[in-house]
Amino acid sequence: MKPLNQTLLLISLAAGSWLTACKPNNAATAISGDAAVKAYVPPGKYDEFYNFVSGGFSGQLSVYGLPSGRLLRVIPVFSVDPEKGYGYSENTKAMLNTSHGFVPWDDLHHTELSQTNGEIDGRWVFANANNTPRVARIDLKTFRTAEILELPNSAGNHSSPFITENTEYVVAGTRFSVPTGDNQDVPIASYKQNFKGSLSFISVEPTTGKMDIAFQLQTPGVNFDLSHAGKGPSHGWFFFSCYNSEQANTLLEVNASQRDKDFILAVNWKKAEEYLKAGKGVKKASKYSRSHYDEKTHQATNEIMNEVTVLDPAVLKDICYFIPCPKSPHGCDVDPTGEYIVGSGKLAALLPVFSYTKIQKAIADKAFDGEFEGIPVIKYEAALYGEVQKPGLGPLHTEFDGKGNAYTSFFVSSEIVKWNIKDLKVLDRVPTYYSIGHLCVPGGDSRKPNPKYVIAYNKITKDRYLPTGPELAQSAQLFDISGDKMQLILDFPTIGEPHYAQAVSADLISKNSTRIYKIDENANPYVSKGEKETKVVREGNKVHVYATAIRSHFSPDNIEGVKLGDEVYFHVTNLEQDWDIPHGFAVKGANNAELLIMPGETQTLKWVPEKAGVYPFYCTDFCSALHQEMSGYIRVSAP
Ligand code: CUK
Ligand code: CUA
Repeated sequence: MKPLNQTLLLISLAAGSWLTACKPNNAATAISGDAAVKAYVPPGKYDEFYNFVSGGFSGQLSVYGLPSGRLLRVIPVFSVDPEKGYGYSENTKAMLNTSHGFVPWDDLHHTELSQTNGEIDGRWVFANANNTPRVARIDLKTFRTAEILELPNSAGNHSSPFITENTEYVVAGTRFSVPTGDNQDVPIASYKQNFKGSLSFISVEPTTGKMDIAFQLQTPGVNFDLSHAGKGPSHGWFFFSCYNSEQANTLLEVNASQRDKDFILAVNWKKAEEYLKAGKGVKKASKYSRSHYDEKTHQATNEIMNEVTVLDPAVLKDICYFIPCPKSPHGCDVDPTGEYIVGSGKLAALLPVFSYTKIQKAIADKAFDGEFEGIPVIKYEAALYGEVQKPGLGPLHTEFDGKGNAYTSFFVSSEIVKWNIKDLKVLDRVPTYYSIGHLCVPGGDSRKPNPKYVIAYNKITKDRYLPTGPELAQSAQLFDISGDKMQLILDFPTIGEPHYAQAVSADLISKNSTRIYKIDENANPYVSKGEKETKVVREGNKVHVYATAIRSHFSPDNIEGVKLGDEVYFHVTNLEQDWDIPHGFAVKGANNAELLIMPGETQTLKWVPEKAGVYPFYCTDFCSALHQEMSGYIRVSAP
């Protein structure tokens, strides 16, 4: 057995025994004193923070209140959601269209709130799709997915959707390099010659938020993992961790974890912008799609685009620089001052902290150790500020408190470690239950963290909750960090698998939250602005039912004249103008889902009846004392 395999084995064995060794006898050993009071939000009172938590392979995003851990909302992004009709209604289907057709699932790992001057501004939250590479923008006025942009020349969109400090760009980096030539049907073993990575810089229009691929950087075929933008002095730079610098086409440890160091890639995106302006980009035929949900027409549209502009950093020498980083780096985090960049080698027994100032000096002095695939490699010592020695096992991610401290998650030793950036000394450590992945301090990757809590998002739940069969809800844990020592105050279950999450002061979002859609502003082509406007219109074999819903009836509620072979479109407008009064709509036998229609909105359900007969329909959302009466019949006759 190769030495490396032994190391890995030891690490995994250590993880196993650690779990049993340090397991508390009961919850009381892990939680103490005034913890319950600190997490207590009295009934009827609001939480202090919103917590936006990625839903992993559920394709959704969930929203919790902190410190209570109350689940406030599940937002469907890359997956259909029958509760809200998302992906089922005619209005929303186009959101999930891609160049591969309708893709109603994905793996959502990271959430990133929009920023102005390096501070969270509460306008949008971005989310990535790993599998069919996409980036979504969710509007925090409505808590709905407003836009989804597909990424060409990309696979495994993991290093995403991290942003620059004025939301100039959202970036997206490939986890899987792929063949990018015209002929993509090449032997897998030709990885080194034919496979390339890409970094997409997605521009965000400042007022509307509309996303577009400004340019892509074509990179060597490595695996990009995570990234963060520079800030303050390092604004204009972006830092990406990458592994598999061996460029192996099979990621067995012996192949892909051989080298002592992989890389962090430092990207000068301001320079890239200059080259773009100077016409140094190459137009490349690339098919991808963009979906947008319009708040006035209440409809999604989808367009297919055919071209991106690509810059090649191996030709344009001063855009990209590799910095060696020990052993399969994962997290790549920039502190609030913008000076320090923390790399987390999953298999390393130390944490390297790089200095932006030293990186600049190394570039000016050409302190290089040759090139990797045409890109200069800065000498490790020339970029290094220092190393945190023996911090824990399996470092993954780091967040900051804005008071000079960093909080790093350790998957293998299952703990959060607090350390000081200046002197690189460990200050405190707390166990997590169990095997933490990401962690979050409110604003913890921005210029202005709110150092009140750190939340752990754990990979393994084991004995923390009542058994629910073979699988348990994944667990988040809330720690108070206002004192010198971290204190566990709450466990709460999450939706799907949580990876990255962000939290923000509630008042930044709650005051702008949409209460209703104004019915006068409803520009849906099938709207009925009052019961007098309702009607049934036949167009060939399509039957359009223009309907309204208001407490507690539908209009029309008896529909006849539909023939077998017809396609029926129920266009239901909710006439309510009160906050939190949606109506639902479902018809017997419909093989998709329901509609859930917000006040002032129009939504459309398509239904193709398969037999003659009379079919009831009804409101699915308990809306008034006469909700059970809110129903009707549609008759389908033989042709
Ligand atoms: S990854 Cu999940 S624990 Cu996809 Cu951000 Cu590190
Ligand atoms: Cu409308 Cu129930």
